[in-house]
Amino acid sequence: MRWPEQVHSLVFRFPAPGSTRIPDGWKVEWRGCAVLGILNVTPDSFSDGGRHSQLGAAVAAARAMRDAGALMIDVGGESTRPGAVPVTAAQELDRILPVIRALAEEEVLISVDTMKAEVADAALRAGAHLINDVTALRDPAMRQVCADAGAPAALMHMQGEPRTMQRHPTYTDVVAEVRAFLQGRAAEVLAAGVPSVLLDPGLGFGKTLEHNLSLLRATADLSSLGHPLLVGASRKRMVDTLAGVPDAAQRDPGSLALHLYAAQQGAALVRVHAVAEHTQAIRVQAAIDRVG
Ligand code: HH2
Repeated sequence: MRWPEQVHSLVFRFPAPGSTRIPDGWKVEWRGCAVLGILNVTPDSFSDGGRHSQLGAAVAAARAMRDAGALMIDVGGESTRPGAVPVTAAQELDRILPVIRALAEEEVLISVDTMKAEVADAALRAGAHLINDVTALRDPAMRQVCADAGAPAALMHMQGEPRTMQRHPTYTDVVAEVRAFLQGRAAEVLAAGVPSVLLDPGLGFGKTLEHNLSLLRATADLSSLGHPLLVGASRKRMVDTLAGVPDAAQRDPGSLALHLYAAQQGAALVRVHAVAEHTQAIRVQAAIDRVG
């Protein structure tokens, strides 16, 4: 079977939007590459305006992404960009909980991009369905929160920590090291009772351009680990390095090129800002593949 025809699934221990009942929980299934829409509720992404208009804008943006075909919306209250300043759990919750509550009644999966167990716990109680943790649930409290809630988790590879990770990324064999890390993390997290996982090579997280490209070229290999592969290149610096686009908001065409490659090589999900553009392009690409 061609990679883009592959059926992917996530298992939940509670009914999630679009899920069907299976013996040990509820399963969400999709064919080919789906889209995870990025919803950043950080002051720099939704600048100025009072809290209400900020919430209204965030919810409207999420609905637009769902209507444009996103399988999942990734709500984040803390930036993990290189050099980003950490925020407290209270600040993060203050930003994301109103958005999660407002979206909980909508027919869309909600993932929460957080590194903190306290934030994950409150987000899942407020109606989120999945935790996206760039530290791959290395905190045992994070594993416990996901296991207790019966929520899947996205496990991402990162070398170092966000503040300093881009200083001197070094690997002997980046693909082998990331592959082994993801395999090990998946085994530990599933053994702790988390029902299912997404794996993510973590483009830009402690990686040079060469590392990112090697990992992208290894999409088929990383997709064969037995868990859906998530790839996130959206508006990242690698697009600037490759195509000379200093303004992050202008990087969607380059991001789309990277994500289409990943989709064709077996990625199950791409994490993107421009949802409508990606769903359109992936549908067209899948149709060409089906004809061939
Ligand atoms: N990239 C960012 C954040 N979270 N999560 C996963 N699983 N994979 C990624 O590649 C990933 C991620 C990027 O950092 P951030 O500062 O949050 O920017 P944005 O959310 O606008 O991409």
